[in-house]
Amino acid sequence: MARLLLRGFDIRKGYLDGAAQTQLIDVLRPILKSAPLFHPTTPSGKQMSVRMTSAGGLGWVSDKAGYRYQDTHPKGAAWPAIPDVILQMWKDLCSPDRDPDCCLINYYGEGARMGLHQDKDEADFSWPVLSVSLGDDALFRIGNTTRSGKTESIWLNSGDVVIMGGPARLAYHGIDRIRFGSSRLLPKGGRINLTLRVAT
Ligand code: MD3
Ligand code: FE
Repeated sequence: MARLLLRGFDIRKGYLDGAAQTQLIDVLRPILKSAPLFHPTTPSGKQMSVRMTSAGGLGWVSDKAGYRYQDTHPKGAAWPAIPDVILQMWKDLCSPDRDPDCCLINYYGEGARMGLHQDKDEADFSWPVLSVSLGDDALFRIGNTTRSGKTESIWLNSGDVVIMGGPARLAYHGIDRIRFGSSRLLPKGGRINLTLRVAT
């Protein structure tokens, strides 16, 4: 397993083998059934191209009222629990001391992208964020703690894991594009990214 340190981003290429990736898709299936993916809208009213849902005590939502964590899906039900295999990855890679509040599940279909942004809706930036890539390849862009300056890009492949801690935690980042159909992990194609976060 290759480990890359890029601007404080700790990138583990191929952390999950094929069987582990399939196992994650299997544990996500019932979660997506009880908490269906939805298209968030930004506070300005634009629909995001990425579809999202969450597991855990809190999920991330966005609508005309703003960006926030809340304890229910937009349709009203409590979020499903974060599966143990996913919590175990957090314990191994981030911290055995506290579980994450939120496992945000992003789904990228053909043409979906995520613009350069900071993650600032969490209460304590001293906790890292753990990202797991599943399915199609994605071009991940890493910037600085301000919107300006040079950026660097790296392809994330299925099974790659990224840990954002320390100064990297507040770096601008985004997904420019995916290579739709590059992986056969998801029967209908696309990419799933899981991010584990301590929100409160
Ligand atoms: C750097 N997701 O959900 S994961 C997001 O692939 C998000 O879906 C992207 O950006 C995706 O907010 C990128 C990598 C990532 C996630 C969270 C971060 C990088 C981060 C938080 C702080 C700094
Ligand atoms: Fe982000």
